[in-house]
Amino acid sequence: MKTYFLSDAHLGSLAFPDSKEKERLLVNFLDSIKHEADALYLMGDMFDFWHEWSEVVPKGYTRFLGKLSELTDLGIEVHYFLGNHDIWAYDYLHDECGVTLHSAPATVSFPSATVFMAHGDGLGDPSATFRFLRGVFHSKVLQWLFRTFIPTSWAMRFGLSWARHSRLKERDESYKGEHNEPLVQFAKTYLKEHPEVTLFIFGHRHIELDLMLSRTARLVVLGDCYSHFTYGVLDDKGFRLDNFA
Ligand SMILES: [Mn+2]
Repeated sequence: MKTYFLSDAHLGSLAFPDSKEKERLLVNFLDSIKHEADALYLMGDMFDFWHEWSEVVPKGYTRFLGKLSELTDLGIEVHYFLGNHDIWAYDYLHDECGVTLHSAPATVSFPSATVFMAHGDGLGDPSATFRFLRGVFHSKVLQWLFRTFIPTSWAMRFGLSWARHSRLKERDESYKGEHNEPLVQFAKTYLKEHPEVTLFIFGHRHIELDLMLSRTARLVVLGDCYSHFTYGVLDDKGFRLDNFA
């Protein structure tokens, strides 16, 4: 049986004119693995901006959400690690789609690897601005204020424009090299205290990276589901990266 890893679909992004087409490609891929997957890990930022209220969720993504529900109905475990564009997912994905949400990194042991996994935002990143914003976005009080006092249409418009703005600002998504990639630095430090980890899996950077950190540990950045169309798969033989489109 196989475990699949995907990240960063940024569904609904105003930066893509063909968002619906990208969603279809992703959904077709998920459909193609449903008879061989025993678990699916979505490593964050599957939505360009997700925000939910107690009775309301964003319009759109129905094929994707329906496919996740179908997978969990079939008994496939679906895990969702919150990224920095979908921090504001509360209980809908769990209650409606059967997805297990994770708001922190996790280490999971598989027969062929011990995997440390996280979306990756903030790890090894010394930027004070980034840390401050992350604190604001994760603040329970501010989340409550936003949910309660900002009209839903304003909130969604604001969120989608913010997401597009951050996409355009972070245009440079090329690999910065081992010494300048915060996730590589983070993993190397983490490994010293946790030598049992044999595989680090991250999203967030939108690059495809497969790097040996030591004789026993490997680091993978999954790429994305809107231009690289990459995924990771782990089975009893090991881990590999591949493309679905
Ligand atoms: Mn991200």
